This record gives sequence, structure tokens and C-alpha cells, in this order.
Amino acid sequence: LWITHPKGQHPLIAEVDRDYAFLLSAYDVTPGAKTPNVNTMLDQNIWSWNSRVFPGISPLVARLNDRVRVRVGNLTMTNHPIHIHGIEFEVTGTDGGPVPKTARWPEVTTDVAVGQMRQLEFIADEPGDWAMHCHKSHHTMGAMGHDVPTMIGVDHRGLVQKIQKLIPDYMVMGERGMADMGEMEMELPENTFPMMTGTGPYGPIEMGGMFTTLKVRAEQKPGDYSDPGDYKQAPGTQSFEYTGPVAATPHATRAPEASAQAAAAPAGQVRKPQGHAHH
Ligand SMILES: [Cu+2]
Repeated sequence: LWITHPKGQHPLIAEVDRDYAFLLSAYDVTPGAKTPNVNTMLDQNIWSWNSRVFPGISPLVARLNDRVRVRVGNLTMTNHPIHIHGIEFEVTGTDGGPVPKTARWPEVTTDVAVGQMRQLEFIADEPGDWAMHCHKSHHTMGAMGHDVPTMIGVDHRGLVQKIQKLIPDYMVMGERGMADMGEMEMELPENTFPMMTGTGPYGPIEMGGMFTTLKVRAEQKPGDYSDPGDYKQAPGTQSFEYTGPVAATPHATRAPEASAQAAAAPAGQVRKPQGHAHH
């Protein structure tokens, strides 16, 4: 990554308190293999920032109200919509140079196309631990995140035990969406990392690949890039399960003329498919 600093002041390049830079890269490594498949053009299974994947990517840390610059360069053969929770940023520079102030607008996601650089800037004005990631879901997963059949809605109850009589290590995948995977404790092939993993203060967070956190703290010292740990929310600011009395469910009522029309209309007939003869 090459960064050219201007000589002296530049009207479109602000002084910042924090300056982060990372390159996006992707690899195809068959689980268990020691070498990548270098001829793969699109179907990579490892999506990295500075060649590291979550939870191996350090958090971006800021002191409350710091001005933060993040430079992102894309070396992969696909676009990456980079998304930050909690704050709004502006794209203040591209490969072509600084963006004129009149051409900047607030964003929470910006697409970094193939071979592009984007320079984002924001004021870190919201304390917390904020997810920051590529918005393509499979780019926040490691190997095995691809080529898995959709099993949402399939009732697996009792199935695993039956199959395990034949294949002792059998597991089902993705019954409640891909997040099931993060909670599985599965033996992995050698030289392989989990597809989705990581824990937060409330349990597994089921992420991998191009994901990290932006940690904004009032008490972070200027220039201190060390990880301040999990954010401690102020009492009374966390969501909780409501267990009080529940109001009666309101029932929809039909206007009188609509009811009359419905009564006059011929009743619909539903035919369910019978065999495969006319498919
Ligand atoms: Cu991506």
C-alpha cells in the first residue's frame, strides 16, 4: 500500500487523529490444503483485510470525537461494499485524488470496486463497539461457506441420530440459517480455520472473513491503538425481553360492502398436485 502525503497543508486533505489502511485480498484454499488454488478467478473462499480474517483482524480504535481516516484498496476480482455501523462517513478521496467538499455525501456503505482505492473519513461521535464489514454475506465467512444446500425450514428432528448410526460424525447445516454454523464445535481439517466464529459479550457472533469492529471510547488515550475490550453499556440502555402483561391481539374487521362482495364472489377451488403426470 502506497500513501503519498502532501507537502504541507492541502485544502481538501484534513488533519486526522487516526489513520487506518488496509488492502482487500481473496484466496481459494481447499479446506486442509497447504497451498492456494492460484488459478481460481472468482470462487474464492477466504476473504481478508491485510491478509487476515476475523477474529484475527484487530479492531479499529478511536477516541470519542476523533476524526478518523480509513483507506481501503481492493486487490480482489470482485467489488466489496464496505459497511460501518454506528457512524456516518464521507468518501473524501479516490485513486484520482481528494474529493471536492461539494461532492461528498454521508454514507454508511461504500462499494470498493475491483482495483479501486477509497478513502473514508468520519467523526467517531458514537461510543460503542460497531460492526465494520464487507456487506456481501459470504465475504464474512471462511472456507465451507459456499456450496451448502439451503436447508432452511427443513425439519431435521431425529434425522441426525439416524444418520449418525451410519456416519458417526454427521452434522446438519443451516437449519435456522447459516448462523447455526458459528455455534458448531466441529473438528476442522488441519491448516483450516472455522467458517464463522468469534464471541462477543452475549455469546457467539458467527462472523469470519472481512469483518472487524470499530471501537469508540471516551476514555481512549490520544494515539492509543490498543483494544479497549468489550464496550460496557450504560445501565438501562440495553434491550431486554418484555415479560409483562400482553394486550389482546386486535382483530381485523371488514367493511360491510367488502363483506357483501366477498359473500357474492364464487369460492376459489384449490387443487393440489396429484403425482407427476402433467408436470
Ligand atoms: Cu466483500
